[in-house]
Amino acid sequence: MRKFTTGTPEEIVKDYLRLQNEYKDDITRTIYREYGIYSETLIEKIFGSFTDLKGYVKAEKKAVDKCEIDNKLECTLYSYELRTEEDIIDYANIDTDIWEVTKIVSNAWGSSTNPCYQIKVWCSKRDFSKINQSELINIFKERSEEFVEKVIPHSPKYKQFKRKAFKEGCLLEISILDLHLGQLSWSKETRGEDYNLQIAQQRMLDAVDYFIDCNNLFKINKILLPVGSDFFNSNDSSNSTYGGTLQDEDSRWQKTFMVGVDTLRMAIDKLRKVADVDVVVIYGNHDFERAFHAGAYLEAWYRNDKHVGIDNKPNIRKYYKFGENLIGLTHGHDIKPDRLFMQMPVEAKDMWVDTKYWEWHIGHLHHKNTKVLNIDTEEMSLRIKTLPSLVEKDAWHTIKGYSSIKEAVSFIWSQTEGNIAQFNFKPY
Ligand SMILES: [Mn+2]
Repeated sequence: MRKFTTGTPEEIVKDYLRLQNEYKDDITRTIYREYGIYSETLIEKIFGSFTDLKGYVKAEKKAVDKCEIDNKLECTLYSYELRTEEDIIDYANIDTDIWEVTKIVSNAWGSSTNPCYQIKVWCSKRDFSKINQSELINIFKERSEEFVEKVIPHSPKYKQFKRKAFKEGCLLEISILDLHLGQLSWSKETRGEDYNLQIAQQRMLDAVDYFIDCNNLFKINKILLPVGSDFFNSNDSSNSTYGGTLQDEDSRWQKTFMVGVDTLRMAIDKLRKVADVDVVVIYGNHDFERAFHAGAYLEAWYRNDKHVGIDNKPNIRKYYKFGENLIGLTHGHDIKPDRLFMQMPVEAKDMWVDTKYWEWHIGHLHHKNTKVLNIDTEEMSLRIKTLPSLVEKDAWHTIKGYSSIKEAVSFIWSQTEGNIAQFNFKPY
């Protein structure tokens, strides 16, 4: 067969690949002499040798030869542009936590304008039994930094404001407690109003809008938003409270959780435009664990936002100081109110001595309970306020004959004069 004596490198490589495709095998010099269409003289003129042509073909495809035997790994990379140790580790996907490169050989062939590279590395498996403590700590540090770098960009970016604090600006505390989002009430059964996932969400967001409007009269420096405190009706997939009491639940647990955290996010997004928001997570008897999970979600969501702070610390009672005010927050299901009085000066004694207005704000009872406490029980200048709820009564409350006025409240705190105003929101 007459061979072509002229041709470009691309045409010769194409012919070589045609044969490789046809024979599904390594094309030897003998096979090429028999079936190839270009002369050997031309190949040697362009590529240097037949072996170099083979390397050129591999480089065209960025071929990797990888061979692992026992604790050794040999890897060769052919390409037009990849030529360093980092290149081969990256392209051949060598896990350097497992393999340690012990030897490298690289070479080039072809013309100076059209070079090809071959790089080969020999690796040994790392022996972790010989690793010392400081090396282990370094690996751990590197890994955690990599992890944090990967995670941080996933928190949303919020527009940051330039805010100047008002002189003598106030705190707005928004107490939408015991929302019981996820509870289902059937009006035909309860003789009350219907209540479900969507209604709960709407009531919370309407209340937030209402309180924002009310507070145009005041200069607000900060917003306190307690979250949890039976914000969710049930704790988990059993559709029951943390203590195991079965609930009338609207929809599946995954859905109620996601609608819940979306509602909180929407509320916080409205409030952060008014002033910086401090969210304090309170664990209720219905949502004891779920409130914590929601808090962790919000912490991640607002990681990059300096205007929203989340306190998801695992304490059952939390304290918030603003000017000369100290507000105690807890759900109230697990402690008798008379024991609550002394907790504040004991648990928060540093803040106690710096303040002169002290209040506990608790939920759980959904109404102003006069048997246990009055709405404004006061003892030694310390007040306990049991706050109302927006939730409708469910079947159990109907059977037991319980009922309450649907309400959410907000408080305005002056830095030096205590609670100076309160607003009540009613859903209808
Ligand atoms: Mn409760």
